Amino acid sequence: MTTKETLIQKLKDKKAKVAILGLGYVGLPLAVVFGQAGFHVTGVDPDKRKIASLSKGESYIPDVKTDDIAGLVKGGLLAATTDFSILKEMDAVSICVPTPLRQTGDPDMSFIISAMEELSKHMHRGMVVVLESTTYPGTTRELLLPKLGTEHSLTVGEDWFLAFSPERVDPGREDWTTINTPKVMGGITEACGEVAAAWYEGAIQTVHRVSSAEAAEMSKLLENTFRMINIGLVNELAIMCEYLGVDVWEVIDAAATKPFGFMKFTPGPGLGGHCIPIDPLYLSWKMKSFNYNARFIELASEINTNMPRYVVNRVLEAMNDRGKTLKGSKVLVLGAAYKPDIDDVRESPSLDVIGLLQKKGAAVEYHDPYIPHIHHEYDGWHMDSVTDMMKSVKEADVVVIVTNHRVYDYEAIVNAAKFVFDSRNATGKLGKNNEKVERL
Ligand code: SAJ
Repeated sequence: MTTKETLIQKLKDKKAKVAILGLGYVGLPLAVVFGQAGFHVTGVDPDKRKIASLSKGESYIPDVKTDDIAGLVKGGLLAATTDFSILKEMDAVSICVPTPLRQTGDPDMSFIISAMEELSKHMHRGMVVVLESTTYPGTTRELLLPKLGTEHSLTVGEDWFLAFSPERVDPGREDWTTINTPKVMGGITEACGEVAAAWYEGAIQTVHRVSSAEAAEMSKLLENTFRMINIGLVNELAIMCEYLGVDVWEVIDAAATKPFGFMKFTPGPGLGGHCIPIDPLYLSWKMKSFNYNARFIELASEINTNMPRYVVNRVLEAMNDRGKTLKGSKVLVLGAAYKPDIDDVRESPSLDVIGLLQKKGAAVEYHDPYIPHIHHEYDGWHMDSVTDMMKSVKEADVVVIVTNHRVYDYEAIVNAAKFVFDSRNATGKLGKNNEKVERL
């Protein structure tokens, strides 16, 4: 039997040893899915706290149940270590490390490079490697292939196998999870795609093959660029509707009654999270190497990035209309998370709104039931969530709704507040034609 046939058989028999590099919100659920499918899984992560939790059978990711971890650890199907040398015993390795942006806006490939350099030390014949981290098209072939194969005189597609499969984890979502969300898989060669698909088909319900790693890398960027551009479109629509004196929320709700050919997005104070504002910039960055300017991405990014400033200017104008200056006013910002009902503040527009309000001379407080403390990474300021929210609502000259958590009682907030600026249409009908409320 060839190396490929032997490996495929081991994968189909669940005798292949699996390693997941990077045990975050992507890697840990993947490790559990492979373990529950019957593979012997070793999670590898440099973070000793993560490894200590897992070794005790405890989860640290809200979407992963501690019972599931405990069961797999007890059953000997899941182990965790900071020791990368374990990789020499592995047959199948999935790389699930972060791909953030640098402050300059360029891709930060340091996590992929670090994982790749560790893995490179332990590469051997008969391995399959799958990269899951969202990245620019060409990463798998240009970065991983030379380092993991060529340098070890291993022929890809014969001695070892390399593919890309974009992660599609949406933290907090319960309907679409790692096991039932279709998984795109693209190999460096046809044989690579076949081996990687055979592996993932052993645990994930639907694996969708594409012809190359680049096609798989690009499909993920299309998914999230699609969202970012459409959010930019409705944000610009909100700005246009303000000029026209038209209610943008009414316009979008009306358009959304079209049962085909339309998909609803809503305007807001900007774009947060670790995917949507970032992934498209990996594509526009790559296209610069072809001297091609990805204008849609650049324009949408410019509009979305400007929304915190637009919101603060709207608050300033609304205060002015009420004979008040923003300077010296007490402002309560409701919501720090980047989207409703979660505790993630990464790239949250709330941080920008707060910073800009402070620069205008306002005395700013915030409340977020999920986020007790915020620290602005770039500007360096710290703030604690107010404890008595309704007291702060009453005392504020203006309440700015930035993240529309469901847990808030918007009727009570509007009744208690002097004035509310609602950037999310959280107040809905209550906020329409209400002199105490202005909406984006
Ligand atoms: N946002 C708007 N208007 C919208 C939708 C979102 O302003 O109509 C804002 C949100 O407030 C947030 C940012 O955009 O600040 C991103 O929101 P998101 O709903 O896209 O949520 P994310 O960042 O958690 O995106 C993830 C992505 N999942 C993966 O990359 C695997 C994305 O592809 C999913 O479509 C999205 O979850 C989802 O649908 O929940």
